[in-house]
Amino acid sequence: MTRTTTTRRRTLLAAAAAALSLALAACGSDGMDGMDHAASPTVSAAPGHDTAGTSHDPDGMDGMDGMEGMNGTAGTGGSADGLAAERGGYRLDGTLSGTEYRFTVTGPDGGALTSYRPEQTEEMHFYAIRSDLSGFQHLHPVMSPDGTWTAPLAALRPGDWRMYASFVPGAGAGAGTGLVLSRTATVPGQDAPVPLPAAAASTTADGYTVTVSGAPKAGAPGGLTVTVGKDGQPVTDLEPYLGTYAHLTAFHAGDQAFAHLHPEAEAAENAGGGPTLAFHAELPQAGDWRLFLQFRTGGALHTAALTLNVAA
Ligand SMILES: [Cu+2]
Repeated sequence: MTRTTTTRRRTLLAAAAAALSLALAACGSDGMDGMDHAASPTVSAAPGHDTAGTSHDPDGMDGMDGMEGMNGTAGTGGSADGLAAERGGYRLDGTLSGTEYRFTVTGPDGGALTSYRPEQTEEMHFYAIRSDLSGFQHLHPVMSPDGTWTAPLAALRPGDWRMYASFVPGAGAGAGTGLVLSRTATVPGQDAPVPLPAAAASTTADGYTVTVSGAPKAGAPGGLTVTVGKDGQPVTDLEPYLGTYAHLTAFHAGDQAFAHLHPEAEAAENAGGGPTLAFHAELPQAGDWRLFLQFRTGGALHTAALTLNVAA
C-alpha cells in the first residue's frame, strides 16, 4: 500500500462521512423500529454474546429456591428510559441464578406473554450491564412455550447489575409498540467499581478502530456517524448483524437509562458494509453515556465501547 493510495482512501472516507452527515440532517424516520427481517444467520464467535439460550422445561422455575439470584427491584422511572419494570400493562419479572437469568413478561391480561414481533430479526433482545457501565452483555434468549425466557450470561462480576428486556409485544393493548423493561440483580461478593473511561471520539476493539462523530443534544433527535477502520484503512467488509451492519446501544452514567440507537440503513444482500454507518440518535438525558457498538467481520462479533458526552 503506497502512501498516495492511503491518502486518497482517507480523503474518500472523509468525503463519504461528510455526505452522510448531510443526509442525517434530514433524518426524521422512525429508524428500524418494527422492521421485520427474515432471520439472518447469526453464528457468533464471541462466547456468551449473541448466543442462543437452551430450552428449558416449563417447570424450570422450580428449583430456583436457595439460589443466590435475587429478585430485582423495579425501577421507578415511568418514561421510556428502560428503567421501569412495568409499563403499559406489561411487567418484567426475573431471577438470576448463577449466570442464568430467567424471566417472563406478564401482559395486560395477567398471563405470561408468549407472542412477540421480531425487531432487528429477534423477538427478544436482552442486555445486562453492571452499575458502573462495565460488563456489557447482549444476548438473544430462547423462550419456552409457557413464556419463560432463559438468558445464559457469561461470567458476571460481583456487584449490582441491571437486566433489560427489549421487545415488541405481539398481543395485548400494546401490541406492535416497542418496550424496554428492566430490573436490577445483585451478584454477591466484593469487586470494586470500574471508573467510567473519559469521553473519547474513538476506541479500538479486536484491532478495529471505531470513531464516533456527531454532537447529540439531550432529548433532541440527531445523528451519530460511526466509522470503522483497521490498520489505517477503511473497513468495507462488515457483515450483516441483526439485519444491519452494526448494533448500537447506550447506557447513561449514574442511572443506567437505556437507549437503542437505530441504524439509518438495513444491510444489503451480498454487499459488505462500512466503513461509515449512520445512526438515528435520541438520547434523553445530558451527561455521559457509554456506547456499545457491535459489528461482525469474518463471522466474528466485535464489541467496541466508548464514552460519549451529551450536552444539555
Ligand atoms: Cu439483540
